Amino acid sequence: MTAQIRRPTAFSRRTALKAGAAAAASLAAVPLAACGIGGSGTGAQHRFRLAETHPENYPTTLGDKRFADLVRERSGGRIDIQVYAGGRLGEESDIIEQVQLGVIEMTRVSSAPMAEFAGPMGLFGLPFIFDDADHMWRFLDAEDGGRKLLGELDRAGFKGLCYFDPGARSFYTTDRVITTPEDVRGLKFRVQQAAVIMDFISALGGSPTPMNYGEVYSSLQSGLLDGAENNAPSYFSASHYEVAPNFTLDEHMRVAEILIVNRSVWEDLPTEDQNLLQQAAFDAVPYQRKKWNEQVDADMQKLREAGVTITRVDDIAPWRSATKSVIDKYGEQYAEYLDRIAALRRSDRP
Ligand code: BDP
Repeated sequence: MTAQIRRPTAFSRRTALKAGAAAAASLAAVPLAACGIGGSGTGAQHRFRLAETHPENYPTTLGDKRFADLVRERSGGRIDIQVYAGGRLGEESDIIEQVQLGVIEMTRVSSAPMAEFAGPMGLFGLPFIFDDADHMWRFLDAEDGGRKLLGELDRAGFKGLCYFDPGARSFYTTDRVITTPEDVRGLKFRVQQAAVIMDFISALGGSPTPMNYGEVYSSLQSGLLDGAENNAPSYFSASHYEVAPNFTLDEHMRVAEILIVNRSVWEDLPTEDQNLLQQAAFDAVPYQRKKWNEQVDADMQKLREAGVTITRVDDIAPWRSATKSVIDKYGEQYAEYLDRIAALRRSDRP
């Protein structure tokens, strides 16, 4: 493993300087937005920015917007959350740092890069731990499961509000069609910045390359990468299918999406407003899930129409055993949550 994984709490000088520069730039561009409090033309008392990497109509963005709308309505316009979609405020790892520093107040982000800041979030990078979406949601909704895990973000300088549906991640490649775990051997795959996921690719004999989401298309196109992995809506909306037209539905991970707030911004809010935000986040989840399911169906259809080679994996047993070393390595570290996940497995499943 060659790539550097940043330690949860240590910030490099480069990062601090970059964040400071970003803060100055954002304050200049959006007056009052970063200070969180103040008057505005809309009469808002609090103005917060929420960073989102996906485009405007992507299901997580729609979830963010539903959350913002509910907060605006229920606070009578006092709390104004602006969603900045399409990665306009930066790539996820940088955004997380900026939210931790309070430069940006909120973001919807994948739990994978969060693991560098709050170790327990690495759980979602473990392969094949959920049987299906229902199993995952039983865990995410459990007080002593996903809810407790969200609470682990407190110590890292965040407030975790809720989870959004992440779908399941699967492999896609430029040339070789993957049908068995052995097909991954020798190929270079882009991964999210998380040690667990790098180990997953290595266990299959592939070469993991951590990289920002925004750089994946050109790296697939130039041949720097042989493949990547993601859910159907990301594969489609980021146009990765154009340059990596072989999609193998092995569904190896369900890397939860999370909505987070800077901890100090959260603590400065009166309890009633904290409750209002928390409830609005929970109330946005069913809508996001509905939009997610619709999007997966629509995008699979579009991928078929675009001529993508779609390979279904019916038996994940060989995949599970090929990557068992990852579970062995991290099993103890995540034992509490893995036990919960196992207990929430339907008994009629293998
Ligand atoms: C998508 C997540 C997004 C991540 C991206 C990635 O929704 O937050 O940035 O994957 O692979 O599924 O980096």
